[in-house]
Amino acid sequence: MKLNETDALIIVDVQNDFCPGGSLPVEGGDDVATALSGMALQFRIKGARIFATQDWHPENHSSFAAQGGPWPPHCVQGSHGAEFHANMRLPIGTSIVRKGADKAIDAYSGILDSNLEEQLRRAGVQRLFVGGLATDYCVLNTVLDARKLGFETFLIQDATAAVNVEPEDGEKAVQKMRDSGAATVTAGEIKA
Ligand code: VGL
Ligand code: ZN
Repeated sequence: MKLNETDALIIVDVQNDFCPGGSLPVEGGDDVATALSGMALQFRIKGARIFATQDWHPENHSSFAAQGGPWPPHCVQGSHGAEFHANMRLPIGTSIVRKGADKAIDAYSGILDSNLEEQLRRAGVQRLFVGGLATDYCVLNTVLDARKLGFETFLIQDATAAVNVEPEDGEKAVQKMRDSGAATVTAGEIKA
């Protein structure tokens, strides 16, 4: 499929803490970073928009175990773990979208806890292509929100990887995204 300038790439949470060596590692996270770097270049060549979300928590975030949440501390604002993975090359013009900064809210979606919707509308974006980490949390919720907002949405299936707290979580998430009306594509199918 060919890209055009009303397309946008949303790179979800490709941060050190979600990659091998991080505090909440997703297997294959660094390969996702590499795949999305190539993809981002295609969008850049085409003059399409690129957004990169960042999980961006205060130290005492409610999703951390010490506060009774489900996760180890991760993506603490300003920490190495919160930085984009070194394999992740973001072209000039990429918009950074931070979410999860409110202590009380676990914002899995890159859209609801940010001004991303406003940015997408203002840029006249029609189709969204989504990849990143993790399939079963932030990618899932970002895609579901995109569908609720009416965007034609594509999950780049080989540019995402799952936490898999339960072994099937990633596959179930993909099914939920399909059920919401999102289509799945592979990175190789997308051309500038
Ligand atoms: C995420 C768990 C906790 C994600 C963020 O980016 O998928 N998962 N915070
Ligand atoms: Zn988080």
